Amino acid sequence: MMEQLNFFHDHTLLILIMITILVGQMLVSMLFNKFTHRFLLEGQLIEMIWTILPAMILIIIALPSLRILYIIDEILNPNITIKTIGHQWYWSYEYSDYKKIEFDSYMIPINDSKNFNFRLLDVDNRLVVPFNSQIRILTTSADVIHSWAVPSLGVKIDSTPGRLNQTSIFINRTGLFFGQCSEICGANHSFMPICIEAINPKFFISWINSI
Ligand SMILES: [Cu+2]
Repeated sequence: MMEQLNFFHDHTLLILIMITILVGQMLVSMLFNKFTHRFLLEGQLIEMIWTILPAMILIIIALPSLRILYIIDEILNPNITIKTIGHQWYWSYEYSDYKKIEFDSYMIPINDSKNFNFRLLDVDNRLVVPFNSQIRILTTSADVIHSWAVPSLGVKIDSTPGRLNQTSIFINRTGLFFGQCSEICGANHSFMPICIEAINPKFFISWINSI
C-alpha cells in the first residue's frame, strides 16, 4: 500500500511542478509585458481551454486517488488477526487466533536503552508478525483516542474507546518497522511507540508455541 501511495505522491508532484512552472512563466512574462496578447484578454477559445484543462487535471488526480482509497479499505482474507489496544501510555496486543496471547508493549526508557536499541522507538515486547502474510489489525482504546500508525506500512488508524477499527497490513520482507501514536493523547503521548518485528512464518509459529 505504501508503494502505491508513494507512486501516487510522485504522480501528483509531477503535475504540481508542471502547473507551477507554467503559471510562474506566465506571471514573469506578464511582468515584462511579453504575454499580454489581445486574444488572451477577451478570447472565447482560450477561456474554454483554461476551464476544461484544470477540470481534466483534477480528474487525472482524483481517479488514482480514489482507486488507492478503496484498495486500502479492502480487507482480504487474513492469515492472522491482531488486536491492538491503546492505553495511556502504552500499547497492548492480543493474538486470539491461537491460544490467547496478550501482552503490554512499553517503550524502553532512555536510561535503560542499550547501544543496539532505537532511542524512543524500541519497546520491551515487540509486535511479532509473520512476513508475506495478510494480517488483519483490529484496534481500540481503553481510555482516550489514540492512533496506531506505522508510516512505512502506510497505516494510520484511530484507536477509539468503544469502537473497533479495522485495517490490514502485508509485509513483504523481514525486519523492524517503527511507528508512534499519532493522536495527541496526553502527557506521554510521544513515549508510546509501536515496534513491529516481521519474521519468517516458520519462526513465527515457534514463537507462538514458546509463549
Ligand atoms: Cu496515544
